[in-house]
Amino acid sequence: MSLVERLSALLPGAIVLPQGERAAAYEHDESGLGKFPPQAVVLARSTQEVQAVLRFSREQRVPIVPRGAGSGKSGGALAERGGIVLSLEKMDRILEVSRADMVCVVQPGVVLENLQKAVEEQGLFYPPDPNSQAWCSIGGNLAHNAGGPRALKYGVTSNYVLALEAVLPDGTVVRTGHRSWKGVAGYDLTHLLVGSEGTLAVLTEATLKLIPLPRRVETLLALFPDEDTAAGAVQAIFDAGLLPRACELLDGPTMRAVGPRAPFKFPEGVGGALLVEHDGHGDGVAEELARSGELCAAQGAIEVLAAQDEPQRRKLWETRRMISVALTDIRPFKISEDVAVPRGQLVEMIRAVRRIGEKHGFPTACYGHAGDGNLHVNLLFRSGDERAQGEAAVDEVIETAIRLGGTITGEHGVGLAKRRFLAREQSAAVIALQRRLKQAFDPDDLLNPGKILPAP
Ligand code: 2HG
Ligand code: ZN
Repeated sequence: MSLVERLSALLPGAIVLPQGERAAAYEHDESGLGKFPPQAVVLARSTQEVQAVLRFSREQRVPIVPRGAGSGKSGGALAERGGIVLSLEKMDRILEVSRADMVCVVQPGVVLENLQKAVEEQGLFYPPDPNSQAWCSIGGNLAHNAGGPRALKYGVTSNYVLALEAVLPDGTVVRTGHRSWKGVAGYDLTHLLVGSEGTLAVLTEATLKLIPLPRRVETLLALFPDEDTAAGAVQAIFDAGLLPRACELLDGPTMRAVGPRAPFKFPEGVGGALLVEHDGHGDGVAEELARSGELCAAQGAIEVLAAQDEPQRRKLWETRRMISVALTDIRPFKISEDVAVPRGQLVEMIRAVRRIGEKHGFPTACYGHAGDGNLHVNLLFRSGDERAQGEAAVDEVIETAIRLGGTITGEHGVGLAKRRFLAREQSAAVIALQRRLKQAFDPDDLLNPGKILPAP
């Protein structure tokens, strides 16, 4: 019997796709790393089906690659070694939203935006907001410990995970954590599994913490002559004791790329921008926004525009959210890094990127979550060949981030894309310890093999 026939017999009624046209969507993700066709794709409908697939993988020695919506940017869901892609997209139920406990219980296939809407209807808030929120799923968010603009004030996915149900590579189902907001019993396996990129276990349920939905949200866009002054204003806002919920930077090239297609039209002569958002529950929010605006002006902003209503606010955020795609309009091939540096090193990081681009002769664009030092550094190329040459420049960007006390990945994860850089950031002892952890969970190296850790 073929692999697909055996899987179909194992999981009566489940969708099992053979390699080919119907499985094409499962060959790639949003990393741009290319196509990696699996031998089969299984769309699991229950924890029991996940369990059966993992047991089968062990018996037959076939690799399993767990997959959410495929919105990942680091290749974590790519079937690099073939095998079975185990999609969790059909396990998409919000099992419970509890106002009394301020938690929700969800399956991994729930689309983030659907969860956000469901809890917000009840006056509750689930803050993590990766850019792909309209289509990414909670399972992928958990696997990569996703974050977005609001991570600045509210933290990333792991800050909201209280408990997990997970299936270990040998098929054992474990429940880690607790429904209470507090709990410190034993090793913190919940937060080891969050961010483990599907290499230690397959997550089948999560209990997430919810907080009260802020009643006021106020947003401004400050326009600067260049990106350095914009980055300087970030520092000024924090120096003044403010903590916006988002503080996003756009450099000149980013603004020129997104300008033509964006709903917000940038005036001429502007070479840097900050999108600043404050939230809370009372009049203090407007005061904080006004203060941030004054600080931007004092730092040299040409114009500070406060959104007057929800449609204006949406326009600004739509403009921000389309940057990633818009940058390919300048040059069709881009390498987009997501390094993070300590906030005080932001201006230095931006300057270094400009120097690296000039040295290698490639245009660059920097934008992103400046408030928490997490910048999307883009190197832009005309052709695939140029992209290959650009690797040396990428190396220098990574080196710079590490030298400044930062990290190779602030939010997208290691996956395949950053595997080769991990040993630059972490010592041999730390990598060896992670290898031993991987072995303890997955001694046969069949669950998402080859991700995160560099080849020994
Ligand atoms: C964003 O902040 C996302 O827009 C995507 O993290 C960034 O495509 C990218 O590199
Ligand atoms: Zn981002």
